[in-house]
Amino acid sequence: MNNIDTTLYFITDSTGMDEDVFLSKVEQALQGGVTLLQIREKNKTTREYIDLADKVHQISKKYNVPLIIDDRLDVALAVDAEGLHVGQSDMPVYMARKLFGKDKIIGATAKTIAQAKEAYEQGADYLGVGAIYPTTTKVITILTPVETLKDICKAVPMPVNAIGGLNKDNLDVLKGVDINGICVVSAIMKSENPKEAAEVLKETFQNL
Ligand code: TZP
Ligand code: MG
Repeated sequence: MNNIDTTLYFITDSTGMDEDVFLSKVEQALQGGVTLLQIREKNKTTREYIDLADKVHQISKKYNVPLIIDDRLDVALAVDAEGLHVGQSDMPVYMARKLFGKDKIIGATAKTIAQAKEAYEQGADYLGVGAIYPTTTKVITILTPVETLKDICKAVPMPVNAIGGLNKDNLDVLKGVDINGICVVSAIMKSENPKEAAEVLKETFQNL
């Protein structure tokens, strides 16, 4: 299993943003202490996805933060990203592991104990579990009770992150839950000051 720090996992969304603004926000977030970065694009052509992922990778490398590509193994291979994240309707974890290699980071989404165990057995390095709160980010998801999150943490010996609608003011529900970190999109992406947003989120989570 690959060693990763999932404390503050920032998932990007470039929707409606100028590329320069987007890339600048990503860099500011990294300056603010993001420990893991994911590029997640749902409306780009393959060429556009590769192009943007490559630019993001040039930035993330400066901060020694692994870049995870959402869903697309081809894009991850094309830009030699450090990792790939797969959801329940994406490529199965075992297949991604076989194709991408043992040293790459592979993350999976899980909403049930069964999904969590399956991802673990197939060789995933971490899990994203949620949505904890309703989210404004474009995603097909259902709410996951914090109780289920707790059960998943107990069921699998791997890093588990909470995701969905999380911000600096609503992390209290995660107190005492054995998660390794939080995943956020809008709390950083929509912030006017992504560096400060990242700093505050990280500190708030670490002081839970
Ligand atoms: N999976 C479950 S919720 C979610 C994803 C990708 C989106 C989280 O975005 P936000 O803006 O942090 O609620
Ligand atoms: Mg997906």
